[in-house]
Amino acid sequence: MRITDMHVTPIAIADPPLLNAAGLHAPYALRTIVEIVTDDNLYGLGEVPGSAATTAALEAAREVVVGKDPFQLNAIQAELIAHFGEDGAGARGEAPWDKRRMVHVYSAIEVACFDLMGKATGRPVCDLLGGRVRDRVEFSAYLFYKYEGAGGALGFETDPNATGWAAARQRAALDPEGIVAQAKAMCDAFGFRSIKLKGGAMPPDEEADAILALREAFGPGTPLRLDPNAIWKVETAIRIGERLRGVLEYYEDPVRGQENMAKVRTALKDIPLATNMCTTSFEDIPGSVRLHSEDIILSDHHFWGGLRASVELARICRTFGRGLSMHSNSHVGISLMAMAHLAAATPNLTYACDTHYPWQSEELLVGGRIPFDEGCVVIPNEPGLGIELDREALARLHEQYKACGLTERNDEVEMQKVQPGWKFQATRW
Ligand code: GKR
Ligand code: MG
Repeated sequence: MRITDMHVTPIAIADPPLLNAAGLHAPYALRTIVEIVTDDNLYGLGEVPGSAATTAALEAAREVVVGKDPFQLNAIQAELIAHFGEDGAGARGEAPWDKRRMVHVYSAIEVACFDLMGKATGRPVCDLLGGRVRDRVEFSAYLFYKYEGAGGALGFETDPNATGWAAARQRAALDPEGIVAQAKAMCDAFGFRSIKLKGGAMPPDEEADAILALREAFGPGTPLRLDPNAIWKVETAIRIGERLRGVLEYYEDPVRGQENMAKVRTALKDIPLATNMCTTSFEDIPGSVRLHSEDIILSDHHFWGGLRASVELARICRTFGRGLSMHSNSHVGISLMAMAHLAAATPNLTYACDTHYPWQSEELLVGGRIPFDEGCVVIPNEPGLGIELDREALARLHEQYKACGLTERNDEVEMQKVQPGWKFQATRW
C-alpha cells in the first residue's frame, strides 16, 4: 500500500465566547484536517488545532508523505524530522494551548495513517494500539465562564429558537450560579459524571466559590477539577487549594512551571496536581521526575506527537507513579474518535477525559455529531477510527474558514474587542 496524496484543509467551526486565562475565544475555532489517500483507494483522517503555520508545514510535508507505506511510521517520522527538525519544549509558549508546530504535523499524519492501517486490516484503531481495555470511554463536563452568545455567525447574539443544551450553551456564565446552571444543563444533555471548571478568568476566590457551589449542587460523588492555566502566584494557588481541600479530584496547572508546581504540591500534600502545561513533552520528563511537579499528566496525542507517543507516555506515567488523564481543545469528531480509541487502549488512563465537544455544534462526519451515552463515547467495531468524512460539510467548513478571516488563535485580541487594552499576563493573581 502506498500513499498517493495528502489533502490539507483548514476549517473554522462556530465557537461561543468562552473565557480563559489568555482572554476570550473567537467566534470560530480553527482546525486543520488531513486526509491521506492510498493507491488502493482508502483514505485516512487526522485533525489538529488550526494555525496558518501548522497548515503550511503540513502542505510542505506532503512531498515526504506521498509514496510512503502508511505502516512505516518510523520511516515517515524520521524523514519529517530530517526535513523540518523538531520543536524544542520552549516553543510551547505561555498560552493555555500548545503552540508547537511539528508535534501537530506529525500527529495529524500519524492519526491518518492509523485510520488507514485500520481500514486496510479491518481492525479498529484501538486494536492497533494494543487492544481495547474498555468499550466505553468516559469524558468529563468542561465548564467555562462565558459571555452571552452562540458564537459563529451569531457572535454575542443568541438564537431565540434554540432549545435544550443548544439554548443553555448560549447563556452567560459569570458567577457561581451561572456555572452551576451550565453544569446542570451540560450534564443533563451528555450524562457526564465528572466536572472540570476552566479557571484563570475570574478572581481566584470567585472561582473557588464556583467550585464550592458545584460541590453543593452535585454532592461529593461528582469529581471536580479546577484549571487556572498557570496564571496564579504560588501563594494564591496554595491559599485557594486550602479552601478546596477535600473537594478537588485534581488541581490542574494552578501555577506556571515545574518548580512552582512542585512548591504548590509540597505545600498542599494530599491534593493531586495535574498538568497539560508544565510537563508536555518527553524533554520535560526528567524535570518532572526530579522535582515531582505533578501527580497526573494530561496526555494529548495532538501535542505529545501522536498515538504511539501517547502510549509511550502512558508507560512512563506507570513507571514513575503518575496518574494519566486527557486534555482537549475545541475540536470536531476526528479528534474525538482518535482520543477515544487511544483512551480505550490505555489501561492506566483512569480519569474521565476532557472534551470541548459540547461547545461545538458543527461536524464534518457522515451521520453528524458523535453521540455521548451517559458521558461516554462508545468505541466502534468498524475499521480505523470508525468514521467517514462528509465532504460537503468539510467544504462548507473550509469556506467558513476563508470567510471568517482568522488564521491563528489569539484570545487576547478577542478579549480586547470587549475590554479595550486588556493584556494577557503570564502570572496574574
Ligand atoms: O479552550 O480556552 C480553552 C482552554 O483553555 C484550552 O485552550 C486549554 O488548552 O483546555 C485546555 C487546558 O486544559 O488547559
Ligand atoms: Mg489544562
